[in-house]
Amino acid sequence: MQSKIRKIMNNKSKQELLGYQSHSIQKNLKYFKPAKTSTTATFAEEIRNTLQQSKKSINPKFFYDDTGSKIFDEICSLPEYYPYNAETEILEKIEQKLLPYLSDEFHLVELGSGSSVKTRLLIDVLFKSQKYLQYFPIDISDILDQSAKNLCADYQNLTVTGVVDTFENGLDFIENYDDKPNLITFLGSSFGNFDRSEGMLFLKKINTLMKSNDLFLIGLDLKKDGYILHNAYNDTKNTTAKFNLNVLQRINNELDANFNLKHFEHHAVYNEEKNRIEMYLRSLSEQFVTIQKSDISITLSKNELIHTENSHKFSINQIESSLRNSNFEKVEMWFDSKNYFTLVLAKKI
Ligand code: AVJ
Repeated sequence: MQSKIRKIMNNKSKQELLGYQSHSIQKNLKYFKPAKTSTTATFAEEIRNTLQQSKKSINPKFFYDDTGSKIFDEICSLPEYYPYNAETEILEKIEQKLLPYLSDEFHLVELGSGSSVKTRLLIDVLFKSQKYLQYFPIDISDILDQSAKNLCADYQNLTVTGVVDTFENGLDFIENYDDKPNLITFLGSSFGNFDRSEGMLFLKKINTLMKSNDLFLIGLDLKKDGYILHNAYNDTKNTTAKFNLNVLQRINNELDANFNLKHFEHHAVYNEEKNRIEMYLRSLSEQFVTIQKSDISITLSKNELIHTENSHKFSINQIESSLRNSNFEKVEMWFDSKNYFTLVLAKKI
């Protein structure tokens, strides 16, 4: 570290310099969060930009307020939503496969931890080779608070240091924390939300922040029959529809807007050419909406679509070349029994 930065850091912690507030919950649990005012301002500004484009959109990272995170957990309990089931199947069998790559001093860093359910399977594996474990969940949603408390109650030798922020900011935060190796996980195929260039930048960013002995474990959804994909995003209980519409409710709550959720409909289609599920909210009538904190009013025509998510599905070739192009060496690739999903273990070249 440069001495100039070190001097400033003697007075203020790196976390404070990055604009975080530290919240100590109990002895083995603390988390860092940007000041509330700054997150609302960023949200208002991003919504102003993306809803004023000729093709309107809302970034999928905004799905995850408290309600959205809970609805996402409901999605994961649907039989149609195979990504959750397939990935869990792989994780349940991973212990003997992962242990040879671990030592007695790994930290666990999880990007997009959500309610940390699947994390428990990995924590169990890590505790097979070490007595104490530090876990750094990075999640945009406040749900981190409750899930981390539950984890600490269940694991005595676990220390949790959460970062409530975007993946990118969270990674900056963890960079150079100490000299111990990290197992960095990015589960659930959240990577599928990125388009190609964003995804490559993200992988490169992770790669440059990694130490030579760090490991990266990423879950990716594989290409498959269109009808399986269609059903996974058009479930019979309409939970995915509720999840999609909730982002409008969140904008109403946090940005003083007046979206009428009854005037929108969930629309999810598989785009074969681009190998991705595309999710939209369709306006059922011509309507006028005001978003006070974004300082805008927008008009939606009947049948106009607001794009809310892309969920890319990958081929093994694509995965291998993306990893290579971002300076990763593939160590292992594991699959579920239906070959719907893969977990890839990689390290820095
Ligand atoms: C959390 C981004 C992986 O794309 O499948 C689930 C989100 N959207 N159902 C996905 C989601 C609709 C999910 N990811």
